[in-house]
Amino acid sequence: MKPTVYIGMTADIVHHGHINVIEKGREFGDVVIGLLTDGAATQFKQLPYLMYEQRKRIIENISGVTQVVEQNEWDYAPNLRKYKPDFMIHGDDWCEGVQKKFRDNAFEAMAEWGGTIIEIPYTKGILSQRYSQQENRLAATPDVRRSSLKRLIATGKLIRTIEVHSPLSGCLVDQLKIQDENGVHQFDAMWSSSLTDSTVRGKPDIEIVDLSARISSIDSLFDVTSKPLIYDGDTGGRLEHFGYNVRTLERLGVSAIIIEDKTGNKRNSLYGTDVVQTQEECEAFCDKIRAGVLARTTKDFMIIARIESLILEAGMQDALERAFAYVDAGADGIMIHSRAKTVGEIATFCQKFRAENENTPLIVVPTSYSDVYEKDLHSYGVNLVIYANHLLRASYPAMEKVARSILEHGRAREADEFCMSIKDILKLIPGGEG
Ligand code: SPV
Ligand code: MG
Repeated sequence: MKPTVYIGMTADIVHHGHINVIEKGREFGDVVIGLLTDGAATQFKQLPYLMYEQRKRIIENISGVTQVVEQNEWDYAPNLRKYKPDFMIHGDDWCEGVQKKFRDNAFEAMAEWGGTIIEIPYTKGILSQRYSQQENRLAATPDVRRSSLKRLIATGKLIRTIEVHSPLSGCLVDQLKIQDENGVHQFDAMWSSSLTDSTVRGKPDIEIVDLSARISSIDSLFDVTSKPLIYDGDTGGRLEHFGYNVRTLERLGVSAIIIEDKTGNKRNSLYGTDVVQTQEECEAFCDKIRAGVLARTTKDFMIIARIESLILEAGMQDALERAFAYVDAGADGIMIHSRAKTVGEIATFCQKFRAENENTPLIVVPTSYSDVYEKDLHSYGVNLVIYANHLLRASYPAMEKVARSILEHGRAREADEFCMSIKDILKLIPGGEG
């Protein structure tokens, strides 16, 4: 039997670097490619542009590749132990930094059965940054962007979403990454909040900013970002209009709409029972969900039902009954909202819901119970967390401080220290220099 050679890769945009490593592998035996799943790849990179099955077909058709197997983690060691290859090939770019840990794990595993790791010089001349910019542009087409939310949820990780209220805040969320030994941490998706979309316009959050205005903002946002967007659809509006609105958002490349089970003059949920707010009848809301499901043209677009029972003090039982009814009506996810100071009632809801429904995505918005850690939410069965208003809440006090300082001093000098430099703001959006 020929020896086996294990090579791990994501293979999204395939280039000569991939071929170099496969050619090398062929010299030693039958090449088995450990193809990183979406979940594995996103530990350090962005969601691949191509779906797993598409990447698999491409790699299977490269000569010398005898088998493609799923690699479910960034770490090679679990798959190495499973397949026990005679050789493993890797570029020498993993000798330093955070990747070194994975090199050590691979050496430790291969030593267990006397396998050999061959390190080859990382192929020079590939500007991986350029490739990732290229991938970003590809990911910004409506079809790819729309479907990416469902793909992210399917990885089983907790999907981290944050409010954006302008293209600039979108750019920040698109680009911000921090890295530690566990991987790269970034926001996975953006939230178009009715609260912040109204507030930036100086209007109250009462469904007064119409769809055309909000769509025009999304259009500008989509011009300069690539991450998926979840749209806060308030009550969804009139039943007769809802299907049309779903199709408009879907066509733009929005990934999901969340509609809340309220009726009449919609007020922001965080007012709770301090203002008059009316919950929609369960069956009437199910009709709205059905209308949306019927109207959409792709399964990628998600219709998510938001339950206000805890906000309006209608009780846990009511929240759960509604959740199951909304799922039966076709909702692709349940957002359970709370204005409690601690996560208790959300944890209870999620655990009770999960006892009867393992798979429907659960979404939460920890604004009032901000103490909770993401890992705890994940352990209750939550799939997606939305930080619903933080960037706008951060920016207003920052602007106010500077404006006050100018008024107080009759000049701008004292405000300079609170502002980014002109050099930095010019650098922020490249392309204006030439
Ligand atoms: C929003 O962001 O507009 C929301 C979430 O609907 S909340 O403000 O908490 O109601
Ligand atoms: Mg809202």
